[in-house]
Amino acid sequence: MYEANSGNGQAGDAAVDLRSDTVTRPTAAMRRAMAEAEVGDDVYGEDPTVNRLQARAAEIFGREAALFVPSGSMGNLIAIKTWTRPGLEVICEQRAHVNQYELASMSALAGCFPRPAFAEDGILTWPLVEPLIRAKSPNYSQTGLVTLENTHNMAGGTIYPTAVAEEICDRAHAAGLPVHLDGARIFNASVATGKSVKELTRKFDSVMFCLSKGLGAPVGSMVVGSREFIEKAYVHRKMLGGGMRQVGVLAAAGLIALEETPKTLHRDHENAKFLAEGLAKIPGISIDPKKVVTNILIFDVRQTGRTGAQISAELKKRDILANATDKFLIRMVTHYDVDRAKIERAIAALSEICATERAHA
Ligand code: TLP
Repeated sequence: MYEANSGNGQAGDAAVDLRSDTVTRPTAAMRRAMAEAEVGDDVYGEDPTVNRLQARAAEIFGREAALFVPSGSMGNLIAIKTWTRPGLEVICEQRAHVNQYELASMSALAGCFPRPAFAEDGILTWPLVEPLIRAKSPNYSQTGLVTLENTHNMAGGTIYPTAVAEEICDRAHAAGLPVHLDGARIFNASVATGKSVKELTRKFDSVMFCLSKGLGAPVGSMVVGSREFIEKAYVHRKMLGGGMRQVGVLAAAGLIALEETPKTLHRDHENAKFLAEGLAKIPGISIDPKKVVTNILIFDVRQTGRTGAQISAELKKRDILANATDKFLIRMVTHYDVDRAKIERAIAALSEICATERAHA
């Protein structure tokens, strides 16, 4: 059956699904590898395919160890729990996934308090981070961790200049603080900058990255770090109910995602740029295509006279799926199940919707 899935992409699918790169479905090669995967009980550390994936992820990131986790959210939470204790604060960007989209799990399940700063384009700098670090005092909760997000999802897939991220790491370390990277899409940053993920992340104490977004695996993320950190992270994964058993069936797809998909991510970036350039020409839509450097674009529809939700509903009638992320903002995410022809359909649909709006004005 899975042969019907012609490589990357699902031939024949009518919808243009730009809601997220999480919607990517496993390729034929992934499905074959899943069917044939050697498995064992991973809670005993006996799943050979998981062990291979973990060893390979650690190698690619130049780290001692890695841990396969069910989701990016759990990976971030495990890192936060491992680095902190209840009552500590976690410095992050205002729109960071750990702050806005993880259901306050850092508070509910790790007992920590987010201490966010807003940064233009989502890129924190040391001058923004430093004032958030609590002075040693019995009257304040203390800072436990700094987290950065690269690429920054809700700022439109923006990338940290390596020097800026490294300065934060160096100075946070000097202040005695560990730094975690939510690198859900770090491979997109790597492809866009031409720097390896190892180079981009070398100063971070831990990194979470997702196999299940643009890389295309059906499930799973990885946390990488020192052996000592990963041993503690393993215990927290179990505590959170993330100990999985014959999970080599998923790791097999993850291995293909890790080895093969980074080579094709540049196409998603080219499509995102093309899409942004097309949208920028539509009266009523505001977006700066120069700022679209990876696979995520967020545009403003205020001047159309409609809200993001209304435009999204109109798009849906035309089989184009995209979510509003704010009253007047819509996010579109490119990935391997959306080719150039589908991008052209999305541009044409938005042009038509906005033209209809103007005709009614
Ligand atoms: N992001 C999802 C939504 O939750 C918003 C998406 O569609 O983009 N870090 C970052 C930067 C993410 O964008 C996401 C998912 C996660 C962590 C969490 O990953 P999962 O969905 O595997 O828990």
